[in-house]
Amino acid sequence: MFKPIAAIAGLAGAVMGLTLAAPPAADRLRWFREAKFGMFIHWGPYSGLAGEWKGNRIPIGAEAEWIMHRFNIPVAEYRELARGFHPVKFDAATWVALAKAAGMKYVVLTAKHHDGFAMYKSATSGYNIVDWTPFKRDPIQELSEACRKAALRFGVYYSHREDWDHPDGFGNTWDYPAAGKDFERYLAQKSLPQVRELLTRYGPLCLVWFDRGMETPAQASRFVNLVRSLQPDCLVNGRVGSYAQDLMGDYQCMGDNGMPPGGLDEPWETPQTLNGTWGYSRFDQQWKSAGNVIQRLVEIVSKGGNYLLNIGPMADGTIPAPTLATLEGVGAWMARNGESIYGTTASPILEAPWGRTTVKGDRIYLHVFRWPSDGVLRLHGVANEATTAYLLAEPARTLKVSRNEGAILVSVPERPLDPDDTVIALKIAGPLRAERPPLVQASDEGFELDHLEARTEGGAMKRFNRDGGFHIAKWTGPADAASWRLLVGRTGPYRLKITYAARKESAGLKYVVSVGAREFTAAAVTTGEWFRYATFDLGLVTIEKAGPMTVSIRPAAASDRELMYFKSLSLEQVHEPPGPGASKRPR
Ligand code: FHN
Repeated sequence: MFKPIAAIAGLAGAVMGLTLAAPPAADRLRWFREAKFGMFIHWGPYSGLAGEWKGNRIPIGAEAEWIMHRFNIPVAEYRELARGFHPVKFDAATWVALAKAAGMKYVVLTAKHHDGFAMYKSATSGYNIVDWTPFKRDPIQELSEACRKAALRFGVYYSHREDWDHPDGFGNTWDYPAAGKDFERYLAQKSLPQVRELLTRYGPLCLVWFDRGMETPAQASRFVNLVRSLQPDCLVNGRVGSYAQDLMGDYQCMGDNGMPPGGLDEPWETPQTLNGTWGYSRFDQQWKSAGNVIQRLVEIVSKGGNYLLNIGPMADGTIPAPTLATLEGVGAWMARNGESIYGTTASPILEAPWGRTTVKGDRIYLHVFRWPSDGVLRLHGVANEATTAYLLAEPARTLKVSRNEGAILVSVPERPLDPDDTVIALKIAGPLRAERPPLVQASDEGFELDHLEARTEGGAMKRFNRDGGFHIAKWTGPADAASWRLLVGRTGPYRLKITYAARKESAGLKYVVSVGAREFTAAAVTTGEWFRYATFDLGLVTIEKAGPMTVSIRPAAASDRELMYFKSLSLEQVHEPPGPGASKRPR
């Protein structure tokens, strides 16, 4: 068995009041950025109910692991159901082999979901698979060891807020009225001690995946600090803190099945289901095909993210047959095309009519979802010379490359190798230099400039705002900027407006918006929390020349505070003579 590292280092450190120095986030994240694809496993007593309790069914597409909550199953009754959890067909090596064959690089199992049942031997609570059920085995131990043998990374999901079994946990008000709850007591008695157990007994964890956030940043930081003190290399996902606050973990988590509209400048992951539920439901047969999963993976990776794809095993440890079939298809594709996924970075080239691109060093991988009928694939937006191209799955088949009117043209065979995604590796001279994105065109009202087409510079970052939206932030000095190139058709007066959120720390910080040669300086105004956006009128600008023009925004001076959470600039065409005065004009 693995020798618990924290027994030597972390616990000793904790006893002596020491904290192990955590490496910088960029170092901790190195493997994560390389890995791209992981397996999420939702498995627990709810898997035994399989979407039905006493004739009440979880609707197809809804979350079967929420069954206790949905039907308010009393704790005493659910506990009895949990006694029957006896997964005699569970074989950790088989599960891990499945993940590996699918091309996944990490595995994350629900160590405790919202129902409060621990899927490992917990000294904190006897309500765990070893002490509570006839199974007597520890899946966390078996899976962590199987992952180690197979050279996959292993992490745990832990529901640190929701606990429908503990009287003070969040969410069960049918057995335990809210008024009598002491959430701090739950944190101290169960949640924090169980996370400590997980970090000290199963060797190095690649990450702890917290869910649904904490009420206060102070509570969340206790979990972050616990992880850092016991396993400094272990990642903490973005849901450790309150959703209303900025990120406290190492990387952003999209919402469930979430997908950003464009690339982000920060590390992120999206947890996604294979049908409509996380935990097993025998009713939900709306399985995603291998092709769908492959194209999602490519889209996620082309936007700089990681795909944590869920499976929901049955209560006896069997993996549903459609899950096996899908993962097998994905694995076959990954075996031939994995190079175009692992270690790639977000592509500056937005979606092409035929598919998407991923980037690594001097290679652009063209993921062709829709095969061109004229035998020519056109790639726009690359400034480099393209030297050679070949089919990634059959490298001996080189393809003719040429350039025409700014586009790189690749001559392709009549038929694709793979109808879901045929990958073409395009070698370019040096690291990718993207041409400026296409000029932003005006609608009838004017221009809307948001994060999607923005070019960020310096520390300015395109980020997820944790309320389901996106913005540009992390700018603290004049070198941190966002800019757009516009194609001006109509000259004349435009009203310039800015939409952003700013917390009180940012109040008064000056910023400069340049519209062509004209500069507007204004000061940030507090709007509330970090996704409470408000729009401000910056005044009128007359655009005198048609053609390309640059608009940019940057902090006016260096500061130790970040400027604002920027949503968009708009240039609204003024059709009539402007009236006097502008509303809400910041100074
Ligand atoms: O409520 C849970 C849900 O059951 C599942 O665990 C997902 C996975 O991301 N997280 C929560 C909802 O966001």
